[in-house]
Amino acid sequence: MRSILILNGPNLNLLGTRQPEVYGTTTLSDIEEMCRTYAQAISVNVAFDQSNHEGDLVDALHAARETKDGVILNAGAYTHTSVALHDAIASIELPVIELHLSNIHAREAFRHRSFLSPVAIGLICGFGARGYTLAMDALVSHLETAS
Ligand code: CA2
Repeated sequence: MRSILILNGPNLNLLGTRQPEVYGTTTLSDIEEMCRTYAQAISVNVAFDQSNHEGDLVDALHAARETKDGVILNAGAYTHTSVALHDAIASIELPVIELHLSNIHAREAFRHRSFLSPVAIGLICGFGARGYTLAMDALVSHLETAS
């Protein structure tokens, strides 16, 4: 069975508690439950994690190299700043899908630049929590095509 990591970055632990007009009312725990239920339906193993710390996200990507077939990454604001995450994705040689709840291109100009898109296999943004299951489908389909 395929194993995937869904990794979430800074402030996403606050989902559902602040700025519902931007990020909705679904909490990260709700999203985790949704992903676990969907993983059973499509027969994949899923690990779900969140950190507010850039280095911890780098470590999680390195660890995924040994145990996972691919990664879905919502790196939050580090998307727009982190050369370290860019380099980690480039180094692990696993397919990584960049994910955002909001449409980053319809928001402030500083969110239009992503350091991760050039090393991700693709980008899903603007579909809210549903983006997570869309990304799971996209990753599994990519893995099936690649094998
Ligand atoms: O749309 C996304 O998923 C983002 O990755 C979310 C990040 C933002 O910096 C990116 O540009 C786009 C922010 C996550 C912060 O989430 C909060 C949730 C509730 C209250 C405050 C922040």
